[in-house]
Amino acid sequence: MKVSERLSLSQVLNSMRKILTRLAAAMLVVGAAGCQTDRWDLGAPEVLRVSDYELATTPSQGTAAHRVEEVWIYSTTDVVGVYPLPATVALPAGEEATYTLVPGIRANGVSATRRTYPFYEVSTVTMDGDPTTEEVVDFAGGYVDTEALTTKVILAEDFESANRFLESANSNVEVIRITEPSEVFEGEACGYIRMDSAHTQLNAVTHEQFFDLPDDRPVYLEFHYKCDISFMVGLQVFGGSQAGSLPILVLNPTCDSEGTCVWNKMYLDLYPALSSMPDAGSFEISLIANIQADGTEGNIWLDNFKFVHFDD
Ligand SMILES: [Ca+2]
Ligand SMILES: [Ca+2]
Repeated sequence: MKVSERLSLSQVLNSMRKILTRLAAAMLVVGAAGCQTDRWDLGAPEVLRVSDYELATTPSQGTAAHRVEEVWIYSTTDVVGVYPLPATVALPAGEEATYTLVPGIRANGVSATRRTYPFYEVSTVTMDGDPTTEEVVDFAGGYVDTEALTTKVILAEDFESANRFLESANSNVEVIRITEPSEVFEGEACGYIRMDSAHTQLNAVTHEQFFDLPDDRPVYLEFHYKCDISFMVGLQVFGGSQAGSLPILVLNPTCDSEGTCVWNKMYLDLYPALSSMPDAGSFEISLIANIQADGTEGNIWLDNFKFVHFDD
């Protein structure tokens, strides 16, 4: 008993001595760092500043107006976080590290479907690990276009030279093309729908475009809109077991209490619908709106419809 007690006591003393030695060494290091102000403080984070996203497009890709609201930051192994843009991000300092910055959107306009947008190019940044120097990233890109992955952009309607929307027989309203500069979102013209007691039912589809959309990969319909009444956007399906009108999303008014309406950009995720009807032949864009004939009035402005998906 005595021997083991003595042994354990000496073990304790030994470990204490070791701890004290380490502490002293650590204090020496701290002391040294305290004297040399040019040494890095490894407790301080390294700051990364990310600008708003800037999208560049070619004429065949249509508008460069986007709604990238967030940056998703990935290290080589993990998701670091999701930050509203422009972002100031504190990252661990000490070692050089490379991060990938991915543009984030709200699919279908809802916060519940905040996600990365696969068609916009990402940025990468290498942090040098020195917390005394900041990194500033001009977050920007175009539609992804590499040898392995090409974004196919189908310009469906920007109202610049035409208006492909045609009302159906059961519609008493039409989509018109307007060129009044104060009304137009971008370019020379946009689409406009005026509803009142004599114009209560809108059913319009693009005419003979026969859009060919894949059912095995992400497909989005991008467009800009402004409205003081709700309306629906969807697809007119030709061929297959689900041929017919397929309303997909309700767009809510974009106006404040003073009646000032603002343009919004929508990223409508078509994959759930398209993947459920692999036997469909072709598609048109459909617009639907109804109001009561009780004096209600409504206005809808539209621009820049384009389908986006990866090419084969
Ligand atoms: Ca740095
Ligand atoms: Ca336009």
